[in-house]
Formats: sequence, C-alpha cells, structure tokens
Amino acid sequence: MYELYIANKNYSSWSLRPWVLMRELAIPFGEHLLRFGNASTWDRYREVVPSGKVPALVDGATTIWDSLAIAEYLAERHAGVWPAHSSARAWARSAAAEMHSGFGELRNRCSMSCGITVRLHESPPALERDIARLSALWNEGLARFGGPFLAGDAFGAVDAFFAPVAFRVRTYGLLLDETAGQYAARLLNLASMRAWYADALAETFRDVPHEAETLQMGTILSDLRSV
Ligand SMILES: N[C@@H](CCC(=O)N[C@@H](CS)C(=O)NCC(=O)O)C(=O)O
Repeated sequence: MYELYIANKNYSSWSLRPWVLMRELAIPFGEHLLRFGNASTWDRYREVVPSGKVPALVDGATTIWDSLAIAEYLAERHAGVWPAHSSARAWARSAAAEMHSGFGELRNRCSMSCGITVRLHESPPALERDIARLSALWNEGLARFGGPFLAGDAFGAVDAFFAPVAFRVRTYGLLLDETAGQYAARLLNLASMRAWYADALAETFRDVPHEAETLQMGTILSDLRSV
C-alpha cells in the first residue's frame, strides 16, 4: 500500500498533484495530512523525508519526495500516468515540467487557497504573461490531442500538474479565453477535485503565513471555509 504525505488541502498545491492523480487513476493509497505550523509533526516527518517538504510517497522501503518524481515512479508501475503515444507523452512531460519549474509570478502572487475568492491589488505584466502562456499551452494541448484533457481523452499527470492552477483560476477570478476557461472548469468538476475542495472547506485551521501572503496580494471577497 502506498502512503502519501500531504499538507492542508486549502493551501498545499504541490500535495494536490499526486493526490488527484492517484485518485483519478484509482491507485489506492493511505493519506497522511501534516498541519502547517505544527513543528513537532514536521520534525518527525523530517526523520522520514529529510527535505521536509510535501508531498512524499512511501512505498515500503522506498521514499519519493517530489511531485514530479512521484509521477514518474507511478508511471513505472501503473498505466495512464503519461499518454501511450510517444509524441503526446513528450508534450505532456514538457508541459508538466514547465509547470513544475515555471509560472513563478502566478505561483507567488496567486498562492492556492481553495476556500476563498480574492480580488488582486494589481495584475502586473509578469502575471499577465504567465496567464497568457497558460492559455496558449492549454489551447495547444487540447487542439493537438483532441481533449477533453490536455494530452488526449484521459486524465493524466499533466492534468494533475495543472489541477492547483484550476483552483487559483477560481480563487482569483483569472481571465482565460473560452477554451482554457472550460478546461479549468472541467478539472474543478472532477469527482476527486470536488472531494479535495470539500475537505479544504471543512478545514478550520488557518496558517498565518499563508493568510498573510494572500492579504498582501489582494482583498478577500468571500470565505467559504468552516470556522
Ligand atoms: N518540488 C517540490 C515542492 C514541494 C513544496 O514546496 N512543498 C511545500 C508545501 S505546498 C512544503 O512542503 N512546505 C513546507 C515547508 O517548506 O516547510 C514538489 O514538487 O514536491
């Protein structure tokens, strides 16, 4: 049985990637949620995962501690993580890697906080460039491989890597073209994404650094989380 370590669902965008991938591919796993800010929990976690970052996947004696590495580990053992066709697979891997190492302004200015909606104080050119690139990339994949997912007819790792972005689109009301907007809505409507969202809304814990970061970037318009 795989054991997946994640952090609070409202905030932890990196955790969402393997979680949604495994849920959509029906790969069973045990879930371990570490609460942000709980120092003793994270100290104990570092004994297993020295990077001290989530997500991490533990498979018996093997620990994999990065979301992209987890996708590759799963791809060695399960069908459907990457597309079967070589050119779709190359595209999907490139797009996931671009998300993994890029979109810095989107990531920093619009940090994931599923349960709220926010009006940004400003939308600088760097953010506009990230959003334009996102739309172009999603449109390219959907047109080239026929949809409804980025690299073809089945949800895979590339979609999992953009799943946190779909929450960001909703939280910050990011303006996408029609095709990209429909794709974001499609992701949000997946059973696994609705389950993650419901869990995020049920969290009563608030992480002070995450909350401060949001307030620095914008004004909270609504907060649907439990109190
Ligand atoms: N490259 C890593 C990034 C992981 C990462 O930054 N995780 C954040 C959570 S969303 C974390 O563990 N933060 C805890 C900390 O820095 O103490 C991956 O893709 O798995």
